[in-house]
Order: sequence, then structure tokens, then C-alpha cells
Amino acid sequence: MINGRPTPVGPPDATHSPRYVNATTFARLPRLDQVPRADIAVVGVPFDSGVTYRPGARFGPNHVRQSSMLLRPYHHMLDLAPLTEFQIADAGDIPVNPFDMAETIESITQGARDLLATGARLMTIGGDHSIAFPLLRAVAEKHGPVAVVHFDAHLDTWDIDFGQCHSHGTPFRRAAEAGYLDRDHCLHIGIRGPQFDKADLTADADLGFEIVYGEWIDDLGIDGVVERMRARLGDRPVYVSVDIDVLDPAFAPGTGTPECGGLSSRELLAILRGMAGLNVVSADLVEVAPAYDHAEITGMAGARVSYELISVMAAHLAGIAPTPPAEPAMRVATPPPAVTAQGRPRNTAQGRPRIPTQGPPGDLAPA
Ligand SMILES: [Mn+2]
Repeated sequence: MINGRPTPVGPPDATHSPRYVNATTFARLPRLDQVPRADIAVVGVPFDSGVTYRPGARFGPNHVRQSSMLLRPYHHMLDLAPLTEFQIADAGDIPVNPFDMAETIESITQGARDLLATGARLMTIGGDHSIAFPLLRAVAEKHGPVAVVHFDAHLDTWDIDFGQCHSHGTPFRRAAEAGYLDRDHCLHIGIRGPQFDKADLTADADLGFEIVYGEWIDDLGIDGVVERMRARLGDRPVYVSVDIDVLDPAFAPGTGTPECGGLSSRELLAILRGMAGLNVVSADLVEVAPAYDHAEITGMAGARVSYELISVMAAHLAGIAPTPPAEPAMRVATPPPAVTAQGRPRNTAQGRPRIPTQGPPGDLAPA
């Protein structure tokens, strides 16, 4: 027994069985049909009929599985072995119809519903971002409206694409309208690049989202982002949605709508880790498009992000309390000088307070 449960079946010992043998599952974990039950089910949704630019995320689930072979059981930052202390299993892929969005939304809802009904939390690997809408529907049926933390270069609260209300640019607007979101406790992290229109940001705020822009990450720092995120989410049930394009194309070239100026994988992983102890009820990782990937860069990032999300869910299952935020004095032992070595004013929150405490920038704050 571990954690009051039957001893879980973990991945085979990589010091005795090479990682690259046999057909693969995520992190070489057992398939769901090989174990009695799972605390966390990893499930693929190979659907990309909602994309507006580069297609190919339908091949994301198996690419991420293939890139997950090196993941090891013990997480030293959390002092937790998610893959061996808890039963994690690969549930395969949910059926999709590449020619029918409506049918696929129903199929994904049912697939997620069935897995959630077993008591498992979901780590879903897409697929394009349109799959978040039916996943949120199934999660909200079980937990009620959820707080969403959405990592993405793009808002994905747009309204209509090509006359269609469901695409990879609309899942969070549709979910908000349907009542699946705990409004005023949702936030986007990493939004950047040009927008269609200033009004998109006002509409987004009206749907209940706060934004931590990608352009703010350097000034806020990891701790600052984590602090805002945790203040926004509190102790509510949380759904985490990670679009791999929140990473800079240098760290995730294999995706459908890449945007320059994104997070590094180290920054994203640290922010995700900041959720340890929160009640993360399920999560997804979407938009890995292997045709544009090189040397598995994006696949490995997707696998590692999924591992971090699994670890955060396992930390909650293990009853690990969220780490209290560090004292500001401890985080910044010596304030940085007000000017750079080149004599320019340093671009910091202390030097130039250009990060508002909440809401969109400037006059975009909702009335
Ligand atoms: Mn997205």
C-alpha cells in the first residue's frame, strides 16, 4: 500500500529495460486496461479540425508519448514520485471524427465524462485547442464551474471563425457562455503579439478573465506571476489548459500558430510548479504539431509540461499544502540598481511601475 491505495504499477525500470523498446504509452506507464483504476488518466484527443493556420495537431498525442520516454518517476523539487506513488495510466485516445466538429464535441465530452466517473483526474493531450470546450463541459458537470488558468500566446475567447462558433480560437468564450467557468477566477498567462482589435481585450475581461501578458513576465518574475495566479485561483477547483504556443518558437517550433517573444520552457515549468498543492482537478496540453517540430523539441516540452501537471495533481492527492509565498525581502535580497551598466534606466517594476495591479493595460479596464 502507498498513500492508502494498492501499490501502483509504474513504468518499467529503465536501468533494466531500454526505454525505446515496444509500442509506447505516455512515460511508459501501464495502459488503463492493465490496472484496476487510475488516480490520473493520460488521454489523447487526436483532433485538429478547429485550426485556423497550420494543421497537424491531430498527431500531437502520439508525438508527445514518443517524446516522453525519458521522464523519470521522482520529482526532486516537489519531493514526490508521481509515477510510482500514484496510479497513473494511459487511457489511449478518445474517438474523433475529423469531418464533424459537433459529433466530436459530443464524443470528447462522453469520453472525458466516462474517465472522470472512475474517479480519475485527466491529463489530456491534444489535439487543437477546440478540445478544451468539451473537456471543460465534462469537468464542470462533475465539479461545477471551475477556475481556469490558461497558458497561451492567444486569448482563445474570440467569437466566430469562418462563420463557425467552435474553433481553436473560441473554446473559453463558449465555455464562459455555457457556465462552465468560475467567472472572475480565471486568468490567461503568456498572451502576447498583435491582437485583432483592442475590443477583444475588453470582451475578454467581460468574460471573467484576467491577463498576465507575456510582455510582463520579465518584470513580474516567476514569483510575481505565481503570486498573481494563486491569488486569482484561491482554493477553488482549478482546470489548467496549456497551449504549447505559450512557449517561444525557440522552445516549441512544432505548433500551429507560433508567436515570437514567448516563455522559455524553464519559466513555464516553474510557473506550473507554483500550482503544487492547489486543487487542480484536470488539465490539458494542446497544439503540438509534430510536422513542424525538429529533434523532438516541442514533443519533449509537451511531455515535460504534462509531467509537471501530473505532478501538481499528485501533490494535491498527496495532501501537500501550497507553499506560502516567500517574503519579498527573501526573494530580492539586493534591489537591482536603478540604471543598467549602459546607463539606461532599468526596466523594472521598482523603477517604472508600468504593470497595473489588475486588469488589462491602460484604459482597457472594464467600466
Ligand atoms: Mn490556444
